[in-house]
Amino acid sequence: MPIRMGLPEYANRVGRTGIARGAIAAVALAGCVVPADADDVTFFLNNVITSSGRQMTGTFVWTYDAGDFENGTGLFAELVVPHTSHGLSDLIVTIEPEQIEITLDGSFHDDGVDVTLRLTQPFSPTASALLNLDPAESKYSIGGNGFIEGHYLSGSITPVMAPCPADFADDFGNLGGDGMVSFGDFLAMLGLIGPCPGGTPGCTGDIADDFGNLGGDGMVSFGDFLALLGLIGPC
Ligand SMILES: [Ca+2]
Ligand SMILES: [Ca+2]
Repeated sequence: MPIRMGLPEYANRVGRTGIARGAIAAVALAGCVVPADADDVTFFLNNVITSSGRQMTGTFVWTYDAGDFENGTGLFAELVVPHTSHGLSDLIVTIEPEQIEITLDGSFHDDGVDVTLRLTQPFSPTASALLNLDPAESKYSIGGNGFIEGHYLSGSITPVMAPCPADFADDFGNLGGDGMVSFGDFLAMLGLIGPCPGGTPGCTGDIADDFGNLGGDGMVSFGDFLALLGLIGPC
């Protein structure tokens, strides 16, 4: 049996729904969006493997003025460099959008740290930057019991996932988040199935690994749909 609704009643209902949805979106966005004046992004050393088969780990915070990302400053919160016991307290770390330099504070006869991580493109708040794996670009020379020299087999500098990773489209599947994880995001993800550009993890739609665990793996695939389903609702 058809539902009969007078035009004023219909408009009223649509209006109220619209206002309610707007309010939800506004609340959700307040949780998603960061202040416009100063901003920071946390990055981590993602799968940085030395030619000796060890993993270098660390996270740093990049703080910048809005609209001036490349002139920000970076500070490591944690850092583990293989082949040395030296940590953040005595390492000198210089972070630039296209390279990270790590050296040892002071000069020692048989002890030293000289690490250069050069990137193929500047790191950004939304995408991973791959390590330049050319041994002449990204390399290390670390002393302790004799000097160990080498280069890197893999790695990238990856931004820590946005607070609402599954919201990257509006209700119609147009890219750009709207504060809700809903059908539109699902729709957009369908159009993004496949490898990320350059294989870089964390591209739009790549929010999880094959098993639905959060954290991109360089592919938009079944696991990302699985993760999205678990995140449906306001951000
Ligand atoms: Ca959305
Ligand atoms: Ca994925």
